[in-house]
Amino acid sequence: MSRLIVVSNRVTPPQAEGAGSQGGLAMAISAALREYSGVWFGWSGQSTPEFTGQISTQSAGGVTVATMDLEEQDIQEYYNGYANRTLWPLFHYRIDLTQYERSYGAGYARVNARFADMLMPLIAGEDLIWVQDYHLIPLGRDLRERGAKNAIGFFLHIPWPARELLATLPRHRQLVEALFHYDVVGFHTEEWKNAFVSYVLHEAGGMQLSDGSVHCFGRTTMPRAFPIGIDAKGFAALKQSEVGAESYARMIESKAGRKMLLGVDRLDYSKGIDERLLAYERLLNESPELKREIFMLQISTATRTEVDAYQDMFARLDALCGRINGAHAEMDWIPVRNVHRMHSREELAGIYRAADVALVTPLRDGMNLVAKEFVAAQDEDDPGVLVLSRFAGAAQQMHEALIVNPFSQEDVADAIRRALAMPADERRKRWRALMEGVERDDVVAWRDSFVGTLEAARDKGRKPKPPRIAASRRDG
Ligand code: ADQ
Repeated sequence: MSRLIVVSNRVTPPQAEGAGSQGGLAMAISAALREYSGVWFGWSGQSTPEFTGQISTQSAGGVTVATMDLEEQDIQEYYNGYANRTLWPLFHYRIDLTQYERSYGAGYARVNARFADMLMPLIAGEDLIWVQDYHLIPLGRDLRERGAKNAIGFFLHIPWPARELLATLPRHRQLVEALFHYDVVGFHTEEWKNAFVSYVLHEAGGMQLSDGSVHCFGRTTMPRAFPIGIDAKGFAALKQSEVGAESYARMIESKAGRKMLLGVDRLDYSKGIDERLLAYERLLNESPELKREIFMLQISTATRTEVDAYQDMFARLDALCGRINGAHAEMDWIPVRNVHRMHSREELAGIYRAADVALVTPLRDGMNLVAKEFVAAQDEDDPGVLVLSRFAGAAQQMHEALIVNPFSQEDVADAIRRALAMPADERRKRWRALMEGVERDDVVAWRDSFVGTLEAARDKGRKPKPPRIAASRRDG
């Protein structure tokens, strides 16, 4: 078996699991690398006064973790700048929040080149290289320029934007061109993949071949959807752990017979937390008979605190929760519990299990793993109901959820009413279908289908020739 080298912006060593400190991507990578003797390379998350070019390595559970520190200027321009002030908002359809600064672009290019310089000596002939996410789009090209002949794949964990939006990014063509240095380019859903192909065909003048690959900028790559999953069995087992059972028991006691609506998110404008609370406020106003029968637990944890668009989010969230509680609370009941702290994986599993309705209502989300974790943590006999935004990638797989438009307070409030009133038979039926999908399309299936496709690209020995016939150059 070839070695798998996974490269991502941040690296969270597998033994840190359980500390509850990992985001969606890190969760998936550490689960994907388990059982695979691979290398995980990336930024340590630490800054250094001057870039030293030193790598620290450690081994954890069969995985070699290799990290480097970055200079403060790198962190500001590459991470807080181009990645999180430019690409993240743009790819989540928030051009109003997108900042275009030349220095960010320069920092992005510089740090990607640093990644390539540091990674090259770690690469052996047959290694498969799997680059993760929007921070590292140019890395494949930078590695090729340094002579890497390996199969290199790229996976995007966030949505790919409509081409009209992407065209607002200065030097958007260079960004897309860089993707053509990968053998495989993965997305969570067909929708994001199609948006990429649409750009290639209609904006960049490329063409699509009969095997689905796309040819443009003199190169060919294979775009494909690989929906990410969770470690479903592992997550389901967490709720039975001592801590999981304890947190479940604590939640059941504190529910005092009421039904619990649950939101769990990194505090990010893409997650639709404000919109969700407004929908809940509307529900309380429209259906006062539900008061005292229900409450909402919203767990939102800090993220990217150095980026301005995130800085007033806690203040806004607290003000909104305060307003709802001020208007509706009674001496022995409050409608919203607003929690900012991180929870361990086990605690979280117990909380999900105790919830009657999960509100996963992002305005735009590559996939959303919270939806899948909630399903995995339910009890077969008495499962909760998932209310899911149609704009989360997860909605393209999880059809048995109550699918909502998160921009419509009426729609979300209606879905909550429906979820609360749903008969146990229907809840069980929907949950069984959802759980089947969560177990089948788990993180191992995601890894295996991506790595399998990358291996097939390598085994082809050479890139497909430019086509004699363009199979589907679309009009427009
Ligand atoms: P994220 O935007 O981080 O991931 P998501 O997929 O929901 O979003 O994953 C969040 C993870 O953090 C989940 O595993 C969740 O359990 C955990 N988490 C959140 N709040 C927590 C808390 N208070 N305590 C402990 N854990 C908490 C990005 C993309 C997503 C995509 C993933 C994976 O934005 O669309 O699904 O990558 O590809």
